[in-house]
Amino acid sequence: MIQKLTSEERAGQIAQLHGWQAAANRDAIERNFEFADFNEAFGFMARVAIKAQEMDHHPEWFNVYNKVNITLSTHEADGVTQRDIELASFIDSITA
Ligand code: H2B
Repeated sequence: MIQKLTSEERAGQIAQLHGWQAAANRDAIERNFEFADFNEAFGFMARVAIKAQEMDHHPEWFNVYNKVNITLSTHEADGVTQRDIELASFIDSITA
């Protein structure tokens, strides 16, 4: 089974990402996004969804119109793993 990152490893990885932070109440990372409108937000979500399906690693997310909040955690490890960092890094790469 994939191992959770230690808090030191997690902090080091978050520092290399853009705008991600540790969730307050659980072992997860999160980032908020704001787009011009729903069309842009949903286009972004579609690109993330395709990557998530390829990786078999899926985001928890919440969308209202042009805003998307994403939380990443690995359910089978009950915490943040390298898979979350990989997906976060992909998400950063399509929002740069
Ligand atoms: N996504 C996330 N975020 N964590 C998981 O542990 C996970 C997943 N497990 N997507 C996958 C699917 C698992 O349920 C399937 C069976 O591979």
